[in-house]
Amino acid sequence: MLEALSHLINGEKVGGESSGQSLNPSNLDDVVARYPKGGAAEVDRAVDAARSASPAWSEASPEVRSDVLDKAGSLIMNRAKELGTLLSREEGKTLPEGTGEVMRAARICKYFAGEALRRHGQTLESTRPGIDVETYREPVGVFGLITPWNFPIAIPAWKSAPALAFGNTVVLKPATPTPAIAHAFAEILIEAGVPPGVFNLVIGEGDVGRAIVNHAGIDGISFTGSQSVGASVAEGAAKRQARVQLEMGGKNPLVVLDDADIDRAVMCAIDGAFYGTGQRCTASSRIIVTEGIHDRFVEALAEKARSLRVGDALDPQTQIGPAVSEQQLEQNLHYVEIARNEGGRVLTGGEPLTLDKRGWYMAPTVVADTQPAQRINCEEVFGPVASTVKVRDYEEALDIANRGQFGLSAGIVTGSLKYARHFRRNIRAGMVMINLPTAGVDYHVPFGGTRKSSYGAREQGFAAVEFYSQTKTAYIWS
Ligand code: UN1
Repeated sequence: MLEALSHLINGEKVGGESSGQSLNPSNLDDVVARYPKGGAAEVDRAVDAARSASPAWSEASPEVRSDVLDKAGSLIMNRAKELGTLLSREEGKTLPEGTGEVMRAARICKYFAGEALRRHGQTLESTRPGIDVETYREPVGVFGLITPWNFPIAIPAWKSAPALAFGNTVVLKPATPTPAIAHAFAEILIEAGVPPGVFNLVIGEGDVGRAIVNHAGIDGISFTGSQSVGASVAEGAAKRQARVQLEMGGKNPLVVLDDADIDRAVMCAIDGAFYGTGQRCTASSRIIVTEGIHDRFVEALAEKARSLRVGDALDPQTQIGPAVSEQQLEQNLHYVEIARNEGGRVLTGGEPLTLDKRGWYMAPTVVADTQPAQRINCEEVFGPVASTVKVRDYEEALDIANRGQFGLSAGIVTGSLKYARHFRRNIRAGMVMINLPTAGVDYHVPFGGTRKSSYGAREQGFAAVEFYSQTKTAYIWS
């Protein structure tokens, strides 16, 4: 089925010439959606609508906001299979992954339905007699949300739901390869009772993002995407003192120690490196292995990687879907070439795959014998490509794991409580996983990284209130 999309501004569909299309990366003959490419004019209209809707929404009872988000969560859950299919068809992750992500988006809406009702203020004694002090949290205003294609419903949900829960209004720009699933999410919010103008969707390319970043009517921007775009978002926001939050890439290390349960270590590496076709900012792309287990582990990893079935995201047999786009596939292959030229040994994969359907398929790739400073260990690939590095011991593993510009997620596989505890405390990352893949996070706890992975307040769970509301401190004397 071909979806005909429109912008959603002030509760209405706003069309335009359908000049863009999203394709099914598992089957390039299948056009998923056609959409109008928006620009500064649509962003202007959306921001006007969001500003006009802001006072009433910010003053609405938290119960009203809670009910809307709870209903949106239920609507998403009821349609999980259909929405999961659309997501997998448009993005290329497998059907269980697509449906799982849809359920995650539903749970996020329900979590923030609860957050809307929670108390986020404090009453304190003043240091001066006869005075009371209290803090409470107010909405910020209008948020511009710029979201990526790799979690095309969960990330829109985890930015929009807290924005709405805490009384803000929203202009969302979804990623160009995946507008249909974002559009479905926007329609559900409106069906759930979000008033006109409170949530607006503008579809398009970089023009829309730039218009959002530079718009004087937008009070805060949350962005997930690449580091280079992130840097320009931060610059644009800083110029006009808008609040800004960025989630950018990772080069997440997974350390495997000699005392690891080898099956567990292989499972963590396979899941972390290849599920979601490696298209996760939390992917385990650098696998650092101590020498006692190195050869056995690397061999077992390559064997398991070789056995993974790559195919159409909608085929129940498929374990690894295609890359999202030609550009992404080329980037993946380019990095394999770089790793080869730097002396890496490609144990499996490294090639595009030709299957019966035309799609952006690639075999899961393991590159062994790489060195920490090589590009394959420093730059984010964003595909099903894992490199391994051999080290002497835990100390060297930790040192290498802590190198580089990123610090999003990090993992260790070990039977030793001593090393697990030391790693948890000394790894420079926002999230640390013990005997777990670096990817795959809960929705009710903070998400984010250190150094060049993240900028600004943490996202998600109980941390989201920081970014999506502002503190007022009141002093009362009577
Ligand atoms: C996960 O690992 O479950 O863009 C989520 C990303 C992250 C989300 C990862 N913001 O890949």
